[in-house]
Amino acid sequence: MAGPGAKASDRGRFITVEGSEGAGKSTHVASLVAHLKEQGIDVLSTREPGGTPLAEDIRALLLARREEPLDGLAELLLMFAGRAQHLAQVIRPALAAGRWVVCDRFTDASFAYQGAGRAMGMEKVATLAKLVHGDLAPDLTLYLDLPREVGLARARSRGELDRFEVENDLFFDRVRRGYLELAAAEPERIRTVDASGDLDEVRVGVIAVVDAFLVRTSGQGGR
Ligand code: Z5A
Repeated sequence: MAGPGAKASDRGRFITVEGSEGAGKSTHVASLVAHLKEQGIDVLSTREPGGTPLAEDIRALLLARREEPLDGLAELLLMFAGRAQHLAQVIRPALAAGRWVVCDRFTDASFAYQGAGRAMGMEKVATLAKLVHGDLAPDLTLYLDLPREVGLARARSRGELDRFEVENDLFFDRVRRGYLELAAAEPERIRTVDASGDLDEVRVGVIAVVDAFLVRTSGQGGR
């Protein structure tokens, strides 16, 4: 376990995977985790919203369709409540113990969905991000990008729709624009992968980004 005097390179690496509906995040998180394990890396796979029993309860609240509309600020605060719990119970302890963490969505999703999609603005999200994890950001984020109509067709072919999946096209266009702006602002951390090809093509793109990160990381003494 890395102690209080541990160097930054002693802590595990934090990788997040982002994308809009049907981008294939869950599918590619699984192959990315398998790839890291093949390299001998001790890696924990988790997701947001969720990742602990309590945060999974919050996820259920967030995804359920109900008559009472969920206020935008309440939605944002629930996202960060779950995140605070997830960080405290799972993410921070794993990183401190030197484990790598791969998380299916994290705070970039709050910028894209609440900040841009719900048009709440980026400042509110940035304020909460600073409060909840001002000292911790992902080391690498893969953003799986694809046109809205392709992603929604994939997601909607799976059956019952959650509270986000029933949003209109304008909402998803704002989400995608939000992600593209985040990626343009932080090109070193956020690597965009074209997710419109078939599963194998996208997997090749994902693994190429991860392998380049592994090379950079080993150069910094991180493995
Ligand atoms: N949300 C938010 O608003 N704010 C936040 O801060 C956070 C989240 C953290 C739930 O997240 C919702 O929470 C989400 C944003 C919001 N909105 N919605 N909906 P989620 O990540 O759990 O839910 P999701 O985005 O809907 O994930 P998903 O449905 O599991 O999609 P995915 O992980 O990107 O895709 P997948 O499950 O791997 O694949 C979907 C289907 O497409 C499946 O049948 C695949 O076999 C197929 N697929 C995937 N890739 C391909 C390719 N390349 N070709 C053909 N078919 C493919």
